[in-house]
Amino acid sequence: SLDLNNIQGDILSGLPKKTQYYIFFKIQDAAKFRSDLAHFIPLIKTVAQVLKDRDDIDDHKRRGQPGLIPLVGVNISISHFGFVKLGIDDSTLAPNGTEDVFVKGQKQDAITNLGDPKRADGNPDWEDAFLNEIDGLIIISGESHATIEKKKHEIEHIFGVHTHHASIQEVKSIRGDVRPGDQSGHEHFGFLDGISNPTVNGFDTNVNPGPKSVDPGKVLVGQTGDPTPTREDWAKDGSFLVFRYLFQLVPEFDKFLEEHPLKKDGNGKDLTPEKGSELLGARMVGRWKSGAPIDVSPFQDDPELADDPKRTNDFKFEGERTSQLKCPFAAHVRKTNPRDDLEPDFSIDDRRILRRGVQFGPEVTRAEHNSGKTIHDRGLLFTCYQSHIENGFQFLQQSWANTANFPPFTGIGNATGLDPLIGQGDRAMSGLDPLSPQNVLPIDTFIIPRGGEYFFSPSLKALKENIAT
Ligand code: N7H
Repeated sequence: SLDLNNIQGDILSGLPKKTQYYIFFKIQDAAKFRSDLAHFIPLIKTVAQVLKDRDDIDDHKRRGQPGLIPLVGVNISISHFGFVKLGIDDSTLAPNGTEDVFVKGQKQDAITNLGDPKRADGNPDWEDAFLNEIDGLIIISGESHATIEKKKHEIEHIFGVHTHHASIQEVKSIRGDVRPGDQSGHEHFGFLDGISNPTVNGFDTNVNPGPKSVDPGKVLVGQTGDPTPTREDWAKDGSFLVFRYLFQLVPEFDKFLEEHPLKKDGNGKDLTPEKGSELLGARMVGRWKSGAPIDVSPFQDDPELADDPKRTNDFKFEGERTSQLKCPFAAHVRKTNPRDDLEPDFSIDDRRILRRGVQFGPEVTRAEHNSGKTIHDRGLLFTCYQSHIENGFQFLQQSWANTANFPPFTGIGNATGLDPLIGQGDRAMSGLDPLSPQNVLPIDTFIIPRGGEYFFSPSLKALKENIAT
């Protein structure tokens, strides 16, 4: 069985959050870092502790008590560059040796495989901070700004930041915030997020109907189902954390929907311009803003369906390998989890990722809305966990989202199109108009990658026995 006291909390259960700090750091003094780490480790929240937090939150709600209980959770992960600086041999983390994306780092991968736009100097068009070496990432999660701010100071104190003998230097700190009011849980385009994540055998109980559970080794190194069983013992119960700094052009997205409303739904019923724009957006994502899946409710939103955990993931695009009537082949959730478009011919167990992350940036202002132009930076601190980056995130981005003729059995080849949101390259897709699915619509850029890195989130045991001194 899984040792929930040995696994960092964000991996299997997600740190409870209203607000989070992502602190990207460089190690300045390796020996001091390894000894400071011993003082930092007690702050780390494990999966077992998150489960306890969730019970406390439920309890608080059940009693009808006002406000949020003070909560804070800290996790840490290290990049390959960090392990090199620390003098820790991480070669078995990278089964492909120097060709492994973990060893190369995401900056290299962005150019050769992820399709990120390039600058004239050959670097990806990222913020400068992410073009520098980043050795590690600390995530602080809490219920209020005051709570995470205080924890950030405590952590800076442990590593001697702002003194003459700091063991780390902050390269960049980004605060993310869950959106306010009824948009809580929705990403900036307005769609409910975090609905479909793989359930994990041996961890999740009471599994609702939906995609089948995966073995723990798809997320955790060294557990049943890990496709790379050759890693050293200290890597066990760790997981690879993929971070992507993704900016979203929300007013531009809204304007695009407004300018391309569908005239009729799939039953031939006339739509008002607003309903036509709403349906277009739902068909790009594969879910309505409420979260209701269009494969179940294709032509009108159904908030009750969205709220029902027994039904909201219960769809497979069954018998629809050549049909886009209910859902376009390239819709974001179909591209990133194609279900029966591949299964049972191909297993997608190795492709499932556990998505975390949080929104950053303010709500859209009236000026932005009226002009259809972004003024303030906003987007998603995209974060996901898996036991093998090339099988997980990288594969989804490169071989699915960026590939026009995926899924393979559509019968229309490249007209299928890239993922309209995260696809990198010439985005154009068919299937948006349910009555004329052959029509191909070019899609503007709404999501811009501006940085990222590949990290490893070690187990508590590894942190204590192999990394800290
Ligand atoms: Fe996506 N969005 O608002 O459009 N995503 N995503 N994603 N995504 C999902 O089902 C979004 C991104 C996946 O099992 C939903 O939980 C945005 C990257 C996967 O059905 C919504 C960004 C990658 C799933 C969004 C973004 C993925 C998924 C529906 C960036 C991987 C689950 C909510 C700013 C390469 C699919 C839900 C399944 C769902 C959005 C990025 C992957 C609404 C805004 C980079 C695997």
